[in-house]
Amino acid sequence: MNIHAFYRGTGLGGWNQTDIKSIYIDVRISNYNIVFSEDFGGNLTEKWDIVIFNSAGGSDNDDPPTTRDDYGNPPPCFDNKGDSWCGNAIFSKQTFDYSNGLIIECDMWVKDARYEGCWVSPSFGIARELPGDGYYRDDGVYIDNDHCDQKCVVSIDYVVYGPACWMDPDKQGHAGIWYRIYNESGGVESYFEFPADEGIEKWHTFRIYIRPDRYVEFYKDGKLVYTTHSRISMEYNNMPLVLGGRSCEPYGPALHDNVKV
Ligand SMILES: [Ca+2]
Ligand SMILES: [Ca+2]
Repeated sequence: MNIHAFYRGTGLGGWNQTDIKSIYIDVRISNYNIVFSEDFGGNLTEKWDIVIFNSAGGSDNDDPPTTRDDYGNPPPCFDNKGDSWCGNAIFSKQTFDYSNGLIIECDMWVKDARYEGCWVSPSFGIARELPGDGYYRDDGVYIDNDHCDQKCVVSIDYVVYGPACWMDPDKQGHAGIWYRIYNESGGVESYFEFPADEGIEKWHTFRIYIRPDRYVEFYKDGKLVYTTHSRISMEYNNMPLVLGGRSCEPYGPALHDNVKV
């Protein structure tokens, strides 16, 4: 809040500090304060729990999700390290109330894996399911034996479909971006931006705006991409943020940076 006082008197140039003639109050209170931010410059475990998904078995000894100094907007950034054998994720220790609206921002970057490989897909959103049964490995990473990928109530998934993406033959050779909510009817409403080939290997800022009326707006680089026709389910309010997906080497990486809520 700024208070401005204007005065005009009889002094030099007509200005005089003692004769206040008018006063106005300029109120600019944003409805949304930043309650969480992460630039990946610090220790990952400060704000996040690190999870390796292992429902298919065989990921027990995988490299954990990590920060990396060679990429970023600016460096360092986050690499989920998920591979062809299940994804990985980090869950925020903080949980988020979206009953009165919430804005989530995250930058994402994907390697051009259109012509080789697969499993290059960063994702972010609010979790619909927490890690399931599993155990903590010696390095503090949680091995989740119930999931192979994160489940979200709202999310944006940036996917590059290479020739090894056998489940999606019609999309191979292109990138696409999924914008999804789990709605109050218990279904999924999604919008698929396809092809999304132009922005590959560039940082993009994505924004999820859960409006107070519970319809959701999705933005990419400041432009509105999609507004949902159904309302987000309230059953998953006060859940953590989740960043994850696949970042399969040698085809990746798939990266995240600059998370803001
Ligand atoms: Ca950074
Ligand atoms: Ca794995």
